[in-house]
Amino acid sequence: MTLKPSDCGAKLYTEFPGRTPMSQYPEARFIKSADAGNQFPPDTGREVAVAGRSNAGKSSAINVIVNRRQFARTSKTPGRTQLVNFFHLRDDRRLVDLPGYGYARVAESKRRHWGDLLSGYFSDRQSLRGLLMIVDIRRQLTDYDRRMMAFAEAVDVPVHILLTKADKLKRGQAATALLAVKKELGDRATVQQFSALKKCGESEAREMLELFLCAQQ
Ligand SMILES: Nc1nc2c(ncn2[C@@H]2O[C@H](COP(=O)(O)OP(=O)(O)O)[C@@H](O)[C@H]2O)c(=O)[nH]1
Ligand SMILES: [Mg+2]
Repeated sequence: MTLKPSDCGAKLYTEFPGRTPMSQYPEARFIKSADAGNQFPPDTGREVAVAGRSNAGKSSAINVIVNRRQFARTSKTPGRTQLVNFFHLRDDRRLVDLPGYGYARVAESKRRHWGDLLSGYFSDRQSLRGLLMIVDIRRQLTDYDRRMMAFAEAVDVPVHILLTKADKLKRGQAATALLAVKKELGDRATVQQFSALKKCGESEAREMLELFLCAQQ
């Protein structure tokens, strides 16, 4: 399932008057980390999950979208990377930083725990409204990304993909990479280029976040 900005009846939060241009989310703050479903904050309001393979650029993308330097730093501290990190954005709207796969080999028991934690999150979380997937534009989709998409599709949660580190490719190469992912996924997800370094694709990414957060379902 995909959503387009035109599907959004409400005006984008970023267009609301009276908000400081310094941060689109002036009230944004870390809520908690969770290692099990019973540690998740109350399942009320709406939230958007952000997933990405370790080192894909997830923390950097979150910082740019929320427009706060070091905002997602908590997820970088060792140990936290395997946890589900919840951030408050505003009035019962949250951003959820999902654990990524690391490069290091992970013990089978940990891998199973990770799978159970993630599948439980996707299947039970009523407030989940969308999934933002952070994918290194040079690597294209990995098994991690395909698994995340499968979790989201199983519960009809729309997926938007940020092909990040677009600054690492020439314009033509980046356009080809974008087309390749679009061709592979068709209607299954919306896709855009992104660069945390150059802040390119920032407003489009924020629009999709807001679209998910305002969706009625
Ligand atoms: N050139 C470039 N580097 C990036 C970009 N986004 C992240 N990085 C770098 O990629 C590395 C991993 O980024 P990080 O956000 O920590 O990834 P995470 O593990 O997915 O949270 C860091 O060295 C970042 O500086 C980007 O858009 N362009
Ligand atoms: Mg990170």
